[in-house]
Amino acid sequence: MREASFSAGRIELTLEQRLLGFFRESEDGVLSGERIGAVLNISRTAVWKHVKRLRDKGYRIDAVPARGYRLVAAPDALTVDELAPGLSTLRIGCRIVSVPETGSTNQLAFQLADEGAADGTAVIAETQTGGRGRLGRRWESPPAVNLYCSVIIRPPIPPMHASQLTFLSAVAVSRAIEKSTGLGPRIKWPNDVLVNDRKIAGLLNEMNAETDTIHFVVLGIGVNINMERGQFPEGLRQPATSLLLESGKTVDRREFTRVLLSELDNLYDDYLRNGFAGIRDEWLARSMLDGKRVRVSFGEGETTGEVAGIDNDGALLIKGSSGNIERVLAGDVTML
Ligand code: BT5
Repeated sequence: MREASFSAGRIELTLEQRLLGFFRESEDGVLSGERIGAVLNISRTAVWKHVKRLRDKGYRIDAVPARGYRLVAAPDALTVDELAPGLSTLRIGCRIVSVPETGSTNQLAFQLADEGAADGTAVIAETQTGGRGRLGRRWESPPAVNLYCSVIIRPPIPPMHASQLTFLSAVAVSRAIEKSTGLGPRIKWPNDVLVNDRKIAGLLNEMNAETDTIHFVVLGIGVNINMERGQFPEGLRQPATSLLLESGKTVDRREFTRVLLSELDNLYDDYLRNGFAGIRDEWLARSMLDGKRVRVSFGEGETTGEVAGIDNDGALLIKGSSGNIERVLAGDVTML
């Protein structure tokens, strides 16, 4: 057993999280109390206490006579104990706050960020009672099937560039879907990820900033993972789907979440070092709108034309009939 393999990047693991990590790395899932005690540097009685605490949290750990303990089943839950072991990131997920239920993870993350939560803190809930979309819309958040996650970052960039971070999230979600399922997601400006023309993920970034300083940005990410057909309400703005419905397979939410946090971490690090260009290119390669005729509605107005990419601020460029280019910073797109 290598001690180092249990410290995930800068994440400080608790004894119980390290113990779960040992179980996962052990060959047949059985560990002797003596061995655990030696590696964690605790007494056999303390080992027994931690095993008991894990059992109380829903882990099934059997006693194997004369051999020790075997981890038989772990709860299928997005808890910090399940996510932290095996996560190896620089910033994103350095702290994970997991709760069974909250109004909105964006709201909870905003509150924690106001209280000083570190760059990279991820807030995850099993269900949201008031999940938010843009413009006061609702995000359906049934329990124990999907991912509802908000990541706090404190990027040293001017507020006018904050919209670039929505593109960073969209690329990270797309990469995570590709890696976990092999499906081919497409991105619809500004904040939707679709599979087979149905919405599978939505992004909602919110920030706290002054004129020229960002205090923090909350990257809100909702991904429909194992949501069943009957769990979608009627009358959604556009057809919706889940990874389960598109791939035909139940997806391990813990593994998906770890992949997503890692991709966010890779992209964020690249963004801080090299700027927006790489993300913009990757985003454009997955954009389903380039060259398409669309109508974009925003606030009081709307505009129609052909999509000619996005600019450096993430504004959608619309080419009108006379060849003029209009920049749209926010809005809802309908394909014509
Ligand atoms: C979004 O808004 O797509 C942003 C969704 C962000 C959700 C995450 S979950 C974690 C974090 N905490 C929060 O409270 N929010 C973020 P918008 O483009 O306005 O789309 C909202 C519209 O999508 C709704 O009006 C519905 O028509 C539809 N919709 C609602 N729930 C959906 C779901 N689970 N899957 C697909 N479509 C949905």
